[in-house]
Amino acid sequence: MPSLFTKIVQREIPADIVYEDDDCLAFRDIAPKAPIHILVIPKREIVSLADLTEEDEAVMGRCVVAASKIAASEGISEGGYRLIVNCGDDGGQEVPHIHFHLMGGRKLTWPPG
Ligand code: IU
Repeated sequence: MPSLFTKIVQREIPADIVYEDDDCLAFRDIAPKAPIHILVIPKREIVSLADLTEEDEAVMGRCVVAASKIAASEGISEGGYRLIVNCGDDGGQEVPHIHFHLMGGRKLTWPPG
């Protein structure tokens, strides 16, 4: 079964896509927790941080660089932002397709709950 996010990659489910390259896709979170809340994903279905191998180094690096570019284009580079990956149950991961939460546009608190 393709993940929900694979369905977004394949345009089977609509999303507000803000960035795309050969390996990565970014779209606005459907339930934003900050004024800017964008999910950056590898197009290839990797379940979680716990599943990463050396093979994934390039694509994950590309997603991080993409997140930095998106932050700049969203105007939050100067003020600052957070890039978060939730992993597994204790980490609060709900969608089993690895994704970076790019969050900004307000003062974020620390530590997260
Ligand atoms: P999590 O790290 O797996 O908990 O994050 C999943 C995110 O995916 C969460 O912020 C949801 O609001 C978001 N999301 C979405 O953007 N579109 C969807 O159709 C679904 C979840 I389901």
